[in-house]
Amino acid sequence: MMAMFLFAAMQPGAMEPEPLPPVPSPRQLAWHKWETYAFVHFGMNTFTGREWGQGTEDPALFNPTDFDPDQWMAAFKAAGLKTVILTAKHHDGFCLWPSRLTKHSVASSPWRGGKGDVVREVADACRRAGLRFGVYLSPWDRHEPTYGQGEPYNDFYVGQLTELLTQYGPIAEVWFDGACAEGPNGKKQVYDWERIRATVRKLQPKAVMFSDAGPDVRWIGNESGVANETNWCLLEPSRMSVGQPNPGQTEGHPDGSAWVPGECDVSIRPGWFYHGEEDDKVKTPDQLVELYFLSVGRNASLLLNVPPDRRGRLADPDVASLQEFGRRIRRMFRTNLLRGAAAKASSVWRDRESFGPDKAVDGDTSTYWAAGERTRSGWLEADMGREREIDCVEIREPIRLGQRISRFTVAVWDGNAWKTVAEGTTVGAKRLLRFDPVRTSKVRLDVLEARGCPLIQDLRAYRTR
Ligand code: FUL
Repeated sequence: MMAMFLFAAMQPGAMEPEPLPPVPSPRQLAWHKWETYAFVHFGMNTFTGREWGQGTEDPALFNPTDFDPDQWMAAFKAAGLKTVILTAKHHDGFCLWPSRLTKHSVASSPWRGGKGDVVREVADACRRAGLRFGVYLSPWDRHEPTYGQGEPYNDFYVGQLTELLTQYGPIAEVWFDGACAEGPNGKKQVYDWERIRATVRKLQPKAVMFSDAGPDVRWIGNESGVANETNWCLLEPSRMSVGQPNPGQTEGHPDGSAWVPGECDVSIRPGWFYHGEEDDKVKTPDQLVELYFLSVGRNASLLLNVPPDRRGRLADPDVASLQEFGRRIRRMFRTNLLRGAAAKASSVWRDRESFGPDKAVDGDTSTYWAAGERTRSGWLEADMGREREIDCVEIREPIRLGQRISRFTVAVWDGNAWKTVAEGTTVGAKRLLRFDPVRTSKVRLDVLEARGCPLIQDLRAYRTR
């Protein structure tokens, strides 16, 4: 045993293909597994009917009548959402926790006699439900007098962040919003991002940080829940800034030096906050499933906002949509028809059995097929042994070794020849391709271009309709 270990240690890179930088950090690898998670916009705007408050609202307005985060969690779990990110403070500055740094908070409201703490109750409900908890803390603050003064506001913001990161247990994601509508004559705050990020790293080293520019997760460039067909997890941070339009936001930078995957945020309703008049505009299960394919199915995550109402509960139409969405996703991906198929490939890394084509269809996400060492393309065929009807193929790269593929096609055997049913550019953590239902016994993936030797963790096929 010892001798084998020594032999392996003496041969760097001999055990598996070399990682192709940049590669994800452990915290990012954990994040990639969430895929879908909940955003919760709740606060002063819930009670004023606004989307952006002015900061002058009376804390007395905040008074949910039946606050019940356990009810939210039940609905989120039914939808398969894995984490919950709460707006601890939105642009109006009203804090959902009793911050020691301002009076503009739940402590000045009539709710729970001024003794309430929404952040605590939501964090506790998440843990009871087995979901992770994250926070949104708006950098733009229309209430705080030091906003726009530079250091004094940075001190205030870091102080608030410290409260949130030290008093509520593990934090999975910290969400930094780039929005700010201060006009040309308005206050301009110069943020100390370096200090802000260092605070998160120090206090919650496992948390991922989201912003327009990362450092761990980047905004996908729209608020409609849609990733680009070409979507690299690679990004060049020196080309990015928070609160500015960023070229490459959507596609990523194929020559980027950092791993910064995209997150697609979208609301289940037209607004981010609850407005009763939007009760009949809740996205349908069909629309949510479509968004799943356009985000998770394009190598991004789906951050779905579901805003509680003035009771502090999710409204019935939202709960119903979430439930049905979860049911459909589970049903669609229950049976991988390629599992255990007979597989062959153009080449195998160092002819090692442990990287053979069968590893892409064994249903085991810890194994993968690796093409020959110096290749930049290759093919993989999976034979199911009998005809099945399929309408969707899923491809995954083992991203801990880097994102590689930049062009591919998927074909099915029609009895005489291969017929292309889908084609694409990037793959990454997960790529879902839909096509008209077709009966076939064999599926073929052609990797046409890649940054390094192609690696396929999984090739799966489903009947989703
Ligand atoms: C935006 C904000 O201005 C919206 O109010 C919302 O919070 C959304 C998620 O981000 O930038």
